[in-house]
Amino acid sequence: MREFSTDLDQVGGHYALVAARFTRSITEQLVAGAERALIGHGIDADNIHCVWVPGAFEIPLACQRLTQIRHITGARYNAIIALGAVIRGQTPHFDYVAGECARGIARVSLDSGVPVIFGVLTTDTREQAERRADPGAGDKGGAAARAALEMAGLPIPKLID
Ligand code: INI
Repeated sequence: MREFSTDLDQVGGHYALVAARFTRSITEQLVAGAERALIGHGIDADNIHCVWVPGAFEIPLACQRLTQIRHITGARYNAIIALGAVIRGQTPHFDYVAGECARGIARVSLDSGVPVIFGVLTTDTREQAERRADPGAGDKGGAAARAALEMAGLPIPKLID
């Protein structure tokens, strides 16, 4: 068997973060972790763009638009990273917001062929979300960025007869 995996330091490219403002202080931590990880793997800070949206429910539409645009340079985003938190409250709102966000992200990714990474925390409490988002603790933003690089550089072998 031959195995194929991505060297995260060799991927390069352009990345978009889509950040949900509803949980602003938590999302800022996710953004900081993601930015640090991308730069740590050699991505130019100028090639990392962050777009804020009202809440997790709006993330999929922003991701869809970002898969469609091209920069002046002609480049497209190599991957998009959705960041935010949906915290379970006393209402069924949690299930609608978290469910539609996850479904929408998966749909945009499969429809476009662009990796769209689900870096949206779904937790019972705010404290859990804060711990997972903290770049010095759970660092889920960093983990989402590494997943983006891995998928952007996915080494699918070419079959040549
Ligand atoms: N948006 C979030 O990002 N996180 C939440 O926890 C949340 N809750 O709990 O309601 C939330 N709601 C707002 C939603 O994402 C939309 O912005 C809003 O419904 C307008 O469409």
